Amino acid sequence: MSEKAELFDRLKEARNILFFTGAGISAESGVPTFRGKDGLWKNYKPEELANLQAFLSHPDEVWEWYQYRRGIIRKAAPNPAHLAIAEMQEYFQSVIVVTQNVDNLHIRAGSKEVYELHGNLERNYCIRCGKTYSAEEFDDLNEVPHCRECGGLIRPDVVWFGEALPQDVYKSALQSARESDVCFVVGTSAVVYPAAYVPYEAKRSGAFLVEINLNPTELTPTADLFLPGKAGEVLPEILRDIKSFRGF
Ligand code: BJW
Ligand code: ZN
Repeated sequence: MSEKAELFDRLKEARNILFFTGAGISAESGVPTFRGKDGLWKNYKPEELANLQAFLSHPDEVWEWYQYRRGIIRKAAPNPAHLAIAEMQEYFQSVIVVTQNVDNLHIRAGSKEVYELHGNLERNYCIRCGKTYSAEEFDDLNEVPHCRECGGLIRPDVVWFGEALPQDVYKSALQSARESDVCFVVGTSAVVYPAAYVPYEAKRSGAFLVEINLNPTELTPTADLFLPGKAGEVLPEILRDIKSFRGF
């Protein structure tokens, strides 16, 4: 049996579907990826900006990068890949999204169970007292704001290099991976850990592992099926097939 035929066999029996997603799923919404050439901002690589040391030494510059990205995301809309995932909720007992993205597009597309491993750009918090602030409060502000309670610097509620992931969210993500029958890995280079353990955990627990990406990654040799192409084209095709065998 071909791997694709095996995927549909598995999907016919499947109850729990897991999507592990990265920046590539939002590329067709106009949101730049991290490691592509379009990820550069003012000649900085994202790794140079997404860490606490960078924020403490150049807070205004790092803040401005996040405001620039928030501007892009605000204008962006979920694309056919996000929408296909949300629609799959109608056909399976559980469809869980574990995302590394901070752009909120899965939630805006209608996915109900979304585990955000690296935070969400909609929120901020004070690095001194922890008070939280919405992104809306500082809409057009291009200099880092200070906390109203304690004067501390306010940062985006995202996970930077060297920082721990939210532990409860990460544990739930691993548990969902273990329980999944089919795990789709979509638009991620799968090089950032510990997030990248999620698909390996799914595979180790018996899930059928499907990778959708423009290019092969470090995960590809482990995947049961690699589907090359744009997420916004491949996922709607899979949804069409699911609808046909579910009798819709
Ligand atoms: C398409 C497409 C289309 C394009 N269709 N496809 C082993 C274990 C644990 C940690 C480590 C480890 N080894 C190393 C580490 C340390 C480090 C790490 O992983 N480093 C490696 C990079 C070397 N990890 C950390 O520091 C993590 N924390 C940690 O380890 O803490 C330890 C600790 C424990 C206890 C206490 C204290 C500390 C934290 C990692 C945080 C990552 N944060 C970022 C920034 C988030 C905020 C922000 O948005 O600014 O998260 S970095 C960035 O990378 C972002 C992303 O979520 C993440 C992953 O990127 P992603 O999504 O894969 O994007 P790309 O651009 O890489 O790939 C896009 C893909 O899409 C490509 O493959 C394209 O081909 C494809 N594509 N268009 C389909 N249309
Ligand atoms: Zn404060």
